[in-house]
Amino acid sequence: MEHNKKTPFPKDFLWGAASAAYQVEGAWDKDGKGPSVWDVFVRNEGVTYKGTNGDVAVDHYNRYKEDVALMAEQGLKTYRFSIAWSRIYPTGNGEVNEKGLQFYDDLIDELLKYNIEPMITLYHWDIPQSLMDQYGGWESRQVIEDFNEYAITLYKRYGDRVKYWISLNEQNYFISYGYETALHPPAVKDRKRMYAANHIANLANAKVIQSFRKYVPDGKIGPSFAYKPYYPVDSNPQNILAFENSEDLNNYYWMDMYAWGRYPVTAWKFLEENGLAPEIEEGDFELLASAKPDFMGVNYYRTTTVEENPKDGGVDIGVKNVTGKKGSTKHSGMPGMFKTTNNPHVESTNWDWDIDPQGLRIGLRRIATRYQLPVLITENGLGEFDALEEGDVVNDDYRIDYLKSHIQAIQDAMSDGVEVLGYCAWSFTDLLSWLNGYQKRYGFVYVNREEDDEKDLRRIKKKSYHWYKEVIAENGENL
Ligand code: BGP
Repeated sequence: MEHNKKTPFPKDFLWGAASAAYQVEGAWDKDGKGPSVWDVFVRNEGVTYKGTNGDVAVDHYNRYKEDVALMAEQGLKTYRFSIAWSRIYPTGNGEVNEKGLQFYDDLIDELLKYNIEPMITLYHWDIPQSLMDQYGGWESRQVIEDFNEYAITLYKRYGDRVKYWISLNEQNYFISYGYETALHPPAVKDRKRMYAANHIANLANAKVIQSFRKYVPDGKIGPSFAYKPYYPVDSNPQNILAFENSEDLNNYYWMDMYAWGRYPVTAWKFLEENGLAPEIEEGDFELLASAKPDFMGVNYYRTTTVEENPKDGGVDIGVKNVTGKKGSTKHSGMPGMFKTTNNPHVESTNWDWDIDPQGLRIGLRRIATRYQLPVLITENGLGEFDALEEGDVVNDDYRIDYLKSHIQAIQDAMSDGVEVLGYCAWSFTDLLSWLNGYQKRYGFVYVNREEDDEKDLRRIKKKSYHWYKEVIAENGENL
């Protein structure tokens, strides 16, 4: 689809950047904070790159004023951050921790001082360890109530000042990494348990959206979905079928639920046939269908190409590249459904992620057509090695190319008719990449630290910082 004239970015377009508590804050046990599952998980041998953890991270807890001042100077319209559940409720339920609430109060006020719209993520993967110990976290329906209580506490405290909220960040990842590939806590490899925990997470998501309507009636809320649009490797009908399988099982399985409160028919049939379907209780689907999001939050990094995969002896769980050694990824799949393969038409990063701006346009169109929902891009960015040069200079032209081409793709999608509310680049400062340490950098602002050396944690503006500042000042007009 080509356009004579592109649709301009709306005047109130939310140009932003994003982060997550565990990846930036540090201060993991300060001011009454309880341990989250990540605080505990990272102490296990060999689970993260070079044993990295978020104990100090990039010390945002202590340096938030400096970070917000840099955001203001760049002209950010919004900053998306997550709240650490165990700062608010150290044991997940029970006593509330006033000092934890105060930290986010201060952060929000600091942002508002510069007219930066705070955007809160309720949950970015750091469930309190205590809830894991009490009842197994996302595997018990008790979490629905506790998550709802936590959310209500935040709505009441911040709802007067914060209008944009994200319910669950990448449910599809914290569930599949937590219960299928065992790469994240609680490191379980059991698809039956994965689909069961996922169903409970769906209910929790619906519940907090329902409560939101009561406590923040003038706000907007939606989930952030990790969206990898799929491509078939070619036009062989077997591969087209594999592509349909992966869309149903990996994308629509979550997005249909968010938008409509139901599971896609074929994915459900597959789960039932294989004894993997979650248990449904009376009232579940009423709750799920009642909680409509205001937008589909999308975290987009890449597309994935698939082909057929035999049921017997087919490819199953693969190997993730967490070192930045290009080509070290091993393909993954679901036997009888699909398996991933290389796409010869696109370049990839050192972590083997396909770079595909057109895929973002395609994905946005798929969402708009299927759900008629506006989209909020809650994450998009390039994780790469950066070199700090003489005189505190970081020439990250590759990041500028990546971001620019993706923002252009958003404008193309808008010109195709998609409503996009905003764009949060991942990330503002460099931060801890869950499994990949500190060397996989995403920020506009370089943070002077390495895996095994915290150095001085100095903030240094990269070339992309200045470039994005211009983009915002011109409201995306001269890309
Ligand atoms: C998303 C997460 C972020 C962030 C990002 C980059 O899945 O929501 O928290 O980490 O991906 O991923 P990674 O750090 O693995 O490169």
